[in-house]
Amino acid sequence: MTTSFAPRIFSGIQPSGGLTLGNYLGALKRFAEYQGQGAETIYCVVDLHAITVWQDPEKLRHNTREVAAAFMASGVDPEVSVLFNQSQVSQHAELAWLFNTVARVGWMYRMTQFKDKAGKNSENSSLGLLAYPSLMAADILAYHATEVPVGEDQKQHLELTRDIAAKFNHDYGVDFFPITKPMIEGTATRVMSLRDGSKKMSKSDPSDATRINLTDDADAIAQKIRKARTDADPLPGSMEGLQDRPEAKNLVNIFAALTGESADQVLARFEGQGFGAFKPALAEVAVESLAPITEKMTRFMADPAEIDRIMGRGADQAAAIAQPIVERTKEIMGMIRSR
Ligand code: AQP
Repeated sequence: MTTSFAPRIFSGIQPSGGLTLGNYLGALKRFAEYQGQGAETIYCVVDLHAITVWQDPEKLRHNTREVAAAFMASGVDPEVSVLFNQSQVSQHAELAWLFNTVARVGWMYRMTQFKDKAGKNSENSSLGLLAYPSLMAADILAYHATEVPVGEDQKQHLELTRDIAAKFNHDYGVDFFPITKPMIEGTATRVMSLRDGSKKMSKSDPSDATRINLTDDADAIAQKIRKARTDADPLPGSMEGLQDRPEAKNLVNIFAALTGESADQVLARFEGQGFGAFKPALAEVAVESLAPITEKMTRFMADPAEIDRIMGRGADQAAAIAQPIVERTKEIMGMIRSR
């Protein structure tokens, strides 16, 4: 018999630096849209993930509140969704340990994010960085989440979550964990660097010119778009014509994701025009979309105690769901529960 699980969406964002347009289009913007659509929504600031690479403690506190503020500024309503920071719910770390005994070391070494972040000196990276996907599986499965909205870069980690759930169910002869579905949707599932169309836009890239931050003002956004790498050719009438032009393709996809059009619709409007016309139009659209979010984030950040209160309440709600699931996991594995 196959267990049916109630629809539940979980996703998280690391407080590992200022948030980017990639985080907004690939994740945040969509999180709000899933609210009230039938599935319970649980959103988390994943601070335990952030520390897999050293974080300055003061900055980590600031960034954690800023990510919570960004969730709310993007439309995540803590009265509708559960919103909290990961380290306040101990079941995440507890279940991650149990999953460390299920997952295989080889699976972890195959993760491209580990290879990218560990670089050439992987022996010297933290053990946490290697085990990161096991914690991510715990984040998701501690809530029996059925769906996870993420950007394209997280696809491999989600496959590993499915592998861990399937191996646990198989090893213990149960049907306890759901095989979670990734939700990789929209025109901006992989927003690329403004300086290199082959690299993902990332908050931890050493160069600020590669990304648009959610805290950038209108001038900074316009300047970064003006300086974005492109080519000298005019824009074609459809996306097929952009196959070998990654930087141009990226800017068109960003435009489409911001306005809610398809990339082909955007190109139909700009066909035959060069970047001299396209970039100022993109800057205008970007500023128009991001300025209200930046403004709301600033307002939330003016009251850090209120953010902490909201995350504390969310943590209680989250723990109430996760605790019985983690307790049952231990029972299944043969651990004695005497109280
Ligand atoms: N460039 C991107 N395009 C689309 N989606 C993106 N996401 C991140 N970058 C892009 C999505 O944002 C969510 C949160 O990501 P994260 O903070 O947990 O970690 P990440 O994926 O590693 O993002 P960054 O910005 O690259 O962070 P650092 O630099 O700290 O590693 C995820 O759903 C992700 O897919």
